[in-house]
Amino acid sequence: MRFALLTTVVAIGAVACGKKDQNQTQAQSAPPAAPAAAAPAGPVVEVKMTGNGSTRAAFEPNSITIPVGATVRFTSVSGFPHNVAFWQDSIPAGGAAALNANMKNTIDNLSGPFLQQNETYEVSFANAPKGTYKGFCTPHQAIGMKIAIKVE
Ligand SMILES: [Cu+2]
Repeated sequence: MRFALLTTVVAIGAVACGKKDQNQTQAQSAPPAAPAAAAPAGPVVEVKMTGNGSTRAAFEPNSITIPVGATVRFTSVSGFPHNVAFWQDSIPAGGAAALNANMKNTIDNLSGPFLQQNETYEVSFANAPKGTYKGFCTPHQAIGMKIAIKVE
């Protein structure tokens, strides 16, 4: 058997003389215009979510009247986590379909996500039938954290 040892020495000279700074390859083009759905079309009504973390929790105010197409912006202020959920049998006929289309990141049927301090959650009442929508906060329903939203 012939055993050949081949030793190859490759002299590598000047592999890369000029090291370029890493260029950001992300396109610098302007972002597309925000979709229309991102901005509330109608008036925005503010509701605070408050509490002491144990015995007291509330929507403030806990009764509001809004026009069709308004957006209710819930802000978690104290005693969080809070969310807003609606009783399917305590909203106008057709209201569930409208809310399901408008509520983002739901955790259950007609239930918004839990909010920590200063987090907000917007519920648009676009296309919502007129009437009263009764809602609650899931963690604090037992201690009476409820809201009535009248759409007219
Ligand atoms: Cu709550």
